[in-house]
Amino acid sequence: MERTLIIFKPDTLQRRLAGRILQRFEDKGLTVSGLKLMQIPRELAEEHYAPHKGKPFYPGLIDYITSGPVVVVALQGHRCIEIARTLMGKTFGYEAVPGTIRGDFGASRSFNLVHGSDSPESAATEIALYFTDGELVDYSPAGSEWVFPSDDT
Ligand code: IDP
Ligand code: MG
Repeated sequence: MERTLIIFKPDTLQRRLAGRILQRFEDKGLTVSGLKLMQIPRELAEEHYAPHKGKPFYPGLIDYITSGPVVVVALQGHRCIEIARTLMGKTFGYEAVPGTIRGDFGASRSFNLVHGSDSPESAATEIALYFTDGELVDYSPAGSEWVFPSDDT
């Protein structure tokens, strides 16, 4: 089963939106297979955002993501990487369409509430940065067949 790494960024916690944003992913049918509250150490943030190193917004991004507590979530489900990105909406809140998380709650370029892995490769790398194998639980909630039918071609 595919997995993706979601982070509720510091603005989500400061604005007390964690419950409502988690609900979006659960409502869609994705399964929580790992979840924790933490404050991201600077070195970990730099490793996570290494692909953005050198870009003008990089220093601000590291300051932002380390500025307060975050919730990191490993979500599981067929096509969950794509589904989560669609639920999140475009990167900048003012461009994201209403109905998406960033479109409903965000108005900023940098403070955009959520991170979501953008490919199977980044999902695998990012999940390993934030979770040990023992912190992830593989299970299939009752009713999963009604969300992800096995003959869903
Ligand atoms: P994504 O989060 O939609 O995948 P990325 O391009 O990977 O977007 O950028 C990572 C994060 O860096 C964004 O979520 C946002 O917080 C921040 N960011 C990206 N571009 C800008 C910018 O032009 N100004 C300020 N912050 C930015
Ligand atoms: Mg990205």
